[in-house]
Amino acid sequence: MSNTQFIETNETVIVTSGSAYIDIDVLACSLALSCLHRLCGRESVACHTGKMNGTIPEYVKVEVNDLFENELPSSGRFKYALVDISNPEYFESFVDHEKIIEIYDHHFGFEKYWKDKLGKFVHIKHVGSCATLIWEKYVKLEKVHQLPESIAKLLYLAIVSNTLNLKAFVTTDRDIEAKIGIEKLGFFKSELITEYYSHIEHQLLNDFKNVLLNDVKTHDWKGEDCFIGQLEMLDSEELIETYFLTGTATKYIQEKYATNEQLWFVVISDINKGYNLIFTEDRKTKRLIERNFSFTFDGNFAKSDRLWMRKEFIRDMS
Ligand SMILES: [Mn+2]
Repeated sequence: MSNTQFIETNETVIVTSGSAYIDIDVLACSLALSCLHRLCGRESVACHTGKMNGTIPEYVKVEVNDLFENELPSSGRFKYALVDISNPEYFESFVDHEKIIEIYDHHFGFEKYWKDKLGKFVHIKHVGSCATLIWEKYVKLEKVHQLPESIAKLLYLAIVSNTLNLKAFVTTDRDIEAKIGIEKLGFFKSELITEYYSHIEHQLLNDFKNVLLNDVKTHDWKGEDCFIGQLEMLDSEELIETYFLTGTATKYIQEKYATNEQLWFVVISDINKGYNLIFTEDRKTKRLIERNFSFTFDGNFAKSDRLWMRKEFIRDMS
């Protein structure tokens, strides 16, 4: 059946994202969208070269390992679909920008650029999770009952993770509706969420250095690179005592990034408490944050007024 929801193509649709790392949103969106293309009769495969980061539990990493390619297939003719990203600078390097047929994203900054290029095939909406947009596509095409259980679970966890369990300011009605819609498929219970976070926190405490350093974004702040880490959990107390108050986190960041006077901070989200702790030991970064966001540092920590996502910090850094 042909439809006007997708650009028609006989070529294989490669679903991909940024090259830096794969987080739970990228993973869910890319597996779900490639599956949707196949359900609609097109050849499609998810393809990522980056490592799966700390937002994906170990047992999921094992489960999904064979469900996507680690490099572009060696032969074939391809079109590209991008998920959870719209800044062309960070796309996987194998993406031919002239052969992009659709983009799904919820980050800020490139809405007009892509609208002008792709028109109705660009879906950049400021919802909490990109997974919400992919779920909505399943609903629109009436394919929700063909969505495999394992992928439904990933979409669900991506929505939870990207909206800090619907507590983040970026959460929209569309995210809430998507979450309820997936629950209605009846595959799983709400314990999935506490299970997910207990895996994530366990991983974080056991492999702190890698989890921290594998999820750092770079953003220009007043002409300088600023490195921004993010850690999200139900309860941050143990982590803060073990790794932040001891100076361990600072040591890891400085080993990897610091030249003198480097701008850097880490956004620690405590979902149960409903706020973030913003951590840095760099004096200039503290001053910039205090001026820009009106949070006040007490030692190396500033407490936010509500739960902020890193992408909101990035949006508002000026
Ligand atoms: Mn996302």
